[in-house]
Amino acid sequence: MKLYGSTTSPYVRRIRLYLASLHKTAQDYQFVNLDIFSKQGREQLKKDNPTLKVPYLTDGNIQLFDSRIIQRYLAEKYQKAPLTWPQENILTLIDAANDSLVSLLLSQRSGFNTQQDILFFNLQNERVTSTFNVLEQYVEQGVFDKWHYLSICLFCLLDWVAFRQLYDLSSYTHFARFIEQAKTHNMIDETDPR
Ligand SMILES: N[C@@H](CCC(=O)N[C@@H](CS)C(=O)NCC(=O)O)C(=O)O
Repeated sequence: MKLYGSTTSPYVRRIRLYLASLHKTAQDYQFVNLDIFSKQGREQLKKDNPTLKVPYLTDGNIQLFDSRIIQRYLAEKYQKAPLTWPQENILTLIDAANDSLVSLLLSQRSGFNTQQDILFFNLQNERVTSTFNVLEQYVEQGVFDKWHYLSICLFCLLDWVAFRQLYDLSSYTHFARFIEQAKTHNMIDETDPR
């Protein structure tokens, strides 16, 4: 089994941490580190994955293109329960914020000021705030107290936001507590994007 992705992507990191939570190591799968913006990395990406995104995973003849599908595949392969519908909904909130923040980062890298009062940026910023507010409440209610896939995804998102300085998290006190607790888990340092 091979997992392709960059070391900075929160979507890739969540799969690496999920595999670690299932006690899977370098003996069970190979992590292929791709710089998707380098010439060589882009060529590999174009050859393997038409979405031109990471992560993607290969296992024998099976090719999987999206973290959501990869997690579902791994859960089934290693006989873990699939996400429930309410858990799927929470994952959608995390992904909505993550996708908007990826769009904002790529806009910044394209030379835009993403704080401008422009429809596209306003929609992304609004979505991040609205999803973060609900996720903060879920943290307060204890939904993320255990280290399961959703906690892994939320941690990867929040730690990446801090690393890229994409959003001011200082008013989210429950997120701060959650991040500190999450840092005690296996493979956190080894997958740190910094
Ligand atoms: N829905 C995808 C999102 C993956 C994604 O957005 N990956 C980013 C890296 S964090 C990427 O490859 N971006 C390249 C691009 O947008 O061109 C998943 O869950 O795997």
